[in-house]
Amino acid sequence: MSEFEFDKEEFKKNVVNAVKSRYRKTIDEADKQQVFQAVAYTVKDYIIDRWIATHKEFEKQDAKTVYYMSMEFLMGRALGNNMINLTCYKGVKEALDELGFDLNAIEDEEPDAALGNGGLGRLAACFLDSLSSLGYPAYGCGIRYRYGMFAQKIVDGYQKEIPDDWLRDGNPFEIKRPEYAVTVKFGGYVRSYTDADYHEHYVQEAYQSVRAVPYDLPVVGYNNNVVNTLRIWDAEPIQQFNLDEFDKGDYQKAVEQENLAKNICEVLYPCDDHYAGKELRLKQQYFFVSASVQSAVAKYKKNHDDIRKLHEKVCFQLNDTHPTVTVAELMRILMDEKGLSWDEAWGVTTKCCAYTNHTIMAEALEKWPIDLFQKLLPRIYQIIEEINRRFVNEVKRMYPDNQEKIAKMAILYDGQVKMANLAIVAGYSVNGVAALHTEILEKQELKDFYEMMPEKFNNKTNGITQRRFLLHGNPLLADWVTDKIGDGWITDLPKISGLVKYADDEKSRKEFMQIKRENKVRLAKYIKEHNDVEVNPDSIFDVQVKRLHEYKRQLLNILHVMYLYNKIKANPDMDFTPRTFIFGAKAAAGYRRAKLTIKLINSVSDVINNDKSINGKLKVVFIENYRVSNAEIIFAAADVSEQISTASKEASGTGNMKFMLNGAMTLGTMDGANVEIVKEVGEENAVIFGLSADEVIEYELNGGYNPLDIYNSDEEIRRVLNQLVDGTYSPADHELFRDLYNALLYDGVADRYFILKDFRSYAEAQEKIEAKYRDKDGWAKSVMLNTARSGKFSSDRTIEEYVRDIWHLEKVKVEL
Ligand code: 26W
Repeated sequence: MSEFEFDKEEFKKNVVNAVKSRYRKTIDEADKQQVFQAVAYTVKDYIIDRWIATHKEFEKQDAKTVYYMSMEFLMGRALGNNMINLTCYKGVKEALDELGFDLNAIEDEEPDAALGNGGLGRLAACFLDSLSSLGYPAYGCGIRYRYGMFAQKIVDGYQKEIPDDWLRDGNPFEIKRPEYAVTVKFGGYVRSYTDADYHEHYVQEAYQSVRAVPYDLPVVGYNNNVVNTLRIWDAEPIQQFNLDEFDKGDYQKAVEQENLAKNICEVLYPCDDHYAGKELRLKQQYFFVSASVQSAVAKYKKNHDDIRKLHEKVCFQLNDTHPTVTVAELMRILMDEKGLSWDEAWGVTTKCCAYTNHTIMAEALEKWPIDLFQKLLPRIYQIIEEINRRFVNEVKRMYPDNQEKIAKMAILYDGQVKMANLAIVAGYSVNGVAALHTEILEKQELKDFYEMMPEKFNNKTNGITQRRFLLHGNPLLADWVTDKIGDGWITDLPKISGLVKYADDEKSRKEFMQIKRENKVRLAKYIKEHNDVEVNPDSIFDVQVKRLHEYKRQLLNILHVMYLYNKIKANPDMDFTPRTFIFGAKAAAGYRRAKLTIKLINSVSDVINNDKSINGKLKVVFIENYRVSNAEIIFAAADVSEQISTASKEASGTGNMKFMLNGAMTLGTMDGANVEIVKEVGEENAVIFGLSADEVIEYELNGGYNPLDIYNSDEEIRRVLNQLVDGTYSPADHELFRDLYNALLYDGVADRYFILKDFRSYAEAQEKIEAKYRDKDGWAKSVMLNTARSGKFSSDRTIEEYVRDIWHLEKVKVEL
């Protein structure tokens, strides 16, 4: 592999020139944002040649391409990652030093590209990094939201959502490609006619349309000259509207079309795991799907005659059900535009589309009301009707007189379009994202489908990119690892197991823990700056960062903090290792209980942090605006990784892997990928607690359990619960947290997420953590082994499995 030869002097010259020509300033007059822009444009120049060369190579090899269809790409910042993957990070750092700038401060000028909510969006971003780094041809296809995930402000302990104006200063890495714009049609009706050759034709009439304009972002592979593309679509009004219609007084329609275009890409829906049935969201889905499929087909047609062989060169991976209209849109294009018969089109479509499921939470399932769907996408609906008709016939053949099967598996049922069912029926592959998750899909959630078409089902345990979450996010540890075992781990994470032997070496353990401490100091500084709270870097950093959701049980964590606080207050001299509990989480804007949990965490934090009598033994910090860029700092500094979802609810988790890689110990339930993490690292190097997935499912089938039994019999738990409603944490309004109290004790299904049921087991697990931490050598060994045994959890491994089992791509070599 040809190392990129970075010429520092030339780089400095280019940056100085870029500042001059962009801002009419000398470098010493430029502000940090201007230097950021200049550096980014200079780095982009290195990328461009590789980008062009990559696409030349793809064409030359006529390579099969995967289109990763996703409503979300949570990319975070690009500059640092691009420099890392070009292998010029350190060179640029030196160059900027010499120009009098600190690269970290310059990187901080870049807004995160937050075009995603959480796990699913970040997974898409890690996958793109791996696809490029492994040299596979790929497009990410998504939406260029004008406003991404909201920025979170904490005001008086409450979450406030601030619009994320991420494009305000322009995006130096994007390229607008108006020459590839396409039209997307909504509404109207379908006119059908039969031609002289008795062929049926379907034409959409009286529709509204928008112009979909692609913006391309480079996805730089690690040290291999490969640059793939993240293509995100913007909507523009169709300029030349039909004068005839205008004359007919159709001014109204013209204005409506303009508004449609303005609204579609305006904002990312900030809902994680909750389906709301909003028409605009369906518009977003069809908008980017139609544009992407059109452009994929057009690209194929440029170099191939026979559209019947599309599946040999093209594969669409559906990132959850959100882009599932892909299957109907492809059918439409193949039949209505390319003239294929139903059977031919179905043959191609069912060899092109594959579906990934990311959740079993019932409230996340997308089911569109038929009337809404039909009105917005009349032709697409017709096609889905026909897919459904044929599929239901098949079910009837296989299971005669079995209405229940149809109720569960039909695509159209109860006045709804069930997107998961459509994706499973039309896709050739259905995968879950961790072993346990896939097992639950097969045995419970999608049991009927699994019985009917077992060959489609497979598992692809998620992964993360070590290039962002170790090499960039934790430079001290990255350098140390490379020092010990060489840099092979950067492209082959299992090599990191070379560290195993150092876990028995005292000097190495010291070094490892010294790095952890420096990372804790770095985070402590961040916390001081942002929260104005002093935290002790020698305390245990116990971290839970992820979206706020009841099933993730941040409430269990904070109730336990309240419990610990009671203990310390009752016994101020007790032997206690100081702890810092760190939270970071955004709540969906309309999710009241989640927002109240944030308020509770902040209220508890206020009380505890200001209580001088406990001598700083306990601190609670809520980090505002948790996002990819500050996540990198947080993972690096964690001692304990809180992965405490109700077993069976977390499909995989990926934060758990980022913590492990950075040398933190998992404190978790046997849920999602935790199961596989424990298997890799060994039970003695993690702390597991709580109900198993089977036990949870069993309780659920029986309508839950009675938390009042626990409340009545366990005095300490009762005390903590009472403190929710006695003003301990809300002196001005004792009722403030009543809803949380009720959810745990009196809701229809009380304590739906088994918080009290798991509480004792969790408290014991926390005691184990403390005991382990006290044994300094033992702890150091354990957390080193966490890093050393994280090899499985690289997204490179995940992508290789997708390629092997689903996509069947070939690697491309790019020479400059
Ligand atoms: C329709 C609203 C909606 C929005 C987002 C429904 C569902 C979602 C996503 C499926 C939520 C999500 O991000 N799921 C997470 O996906 C990760 C990547 O596979 C997993 O690691 C997480 O466990 C899962 O919660």
